[in-house]
Amino acid sequence: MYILYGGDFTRAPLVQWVLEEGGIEYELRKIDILNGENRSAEFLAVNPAGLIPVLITPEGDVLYEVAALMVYLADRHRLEDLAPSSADPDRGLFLSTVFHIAGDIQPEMKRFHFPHRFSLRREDDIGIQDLAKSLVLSRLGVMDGRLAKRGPYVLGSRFSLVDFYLCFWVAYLDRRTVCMRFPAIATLYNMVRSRPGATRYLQETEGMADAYAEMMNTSPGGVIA
Ligand SMILES: N[C@@H](CCC(=O)N[C@@H](CS)C(=O)NCC(=O)O)C(=O)O
Repeated sequence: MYILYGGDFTRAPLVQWVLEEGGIEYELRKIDILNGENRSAEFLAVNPAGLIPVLITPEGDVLYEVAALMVYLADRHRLEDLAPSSADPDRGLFLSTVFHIAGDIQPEMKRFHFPHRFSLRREDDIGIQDLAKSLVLSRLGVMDGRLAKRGPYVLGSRFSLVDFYLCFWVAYLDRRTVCMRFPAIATLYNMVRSRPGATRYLQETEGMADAYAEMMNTSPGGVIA
């Protein structure tokens, strides 16, 4: 059985959603990042980087990096409705978009949520957060153009996990602004959000995003150190 270390205000629901979609048996171990449980000796023994999610495979391998975990599970369990197989021509665009989100969008989301870690002076935090948001928006603008030409999903008429991956970060950034500004992303977001397996996750993410934004207002020095 798999073990997933996840919890509120983390990206672990992305992995949990793949596990659920695939009907794969797993145990969820919740880590409270707001209270620094990810820096406890117990969790650092699992992931010395103190980051979530972590997936332990049935063989006992300890795996990190959310994008890798999603693709690994889909490949290993042959969930071709979530990820085109390696010989499928759609695999190229699929991987290219997964890597783009992992490499170019997620790091900006880190700056967006933890601006205090990237600034020497508290008064710069707001600017760092605004810049991170505008960089993500410009990347989403490119994505929107692509979806408008060849949508409604990233792979055209075919849904895959990358659509859920993208919508998850849209929900965490500011779904209202994104959907107002980018019509093709708005269409995608509504389609993905209405999928039976995805609704709960995106609703929860929207709630987490709103709650985190509220906490940022009341903790200008950083919600999590
Ligand atoms: N590159 C890693 C980053 C993981 C990551 O930053 N996770 C966040 C939760 S979404 C975390 O553990 N944050 C705690 C911290 O940064 O202190 C991935 O994509 O899985």
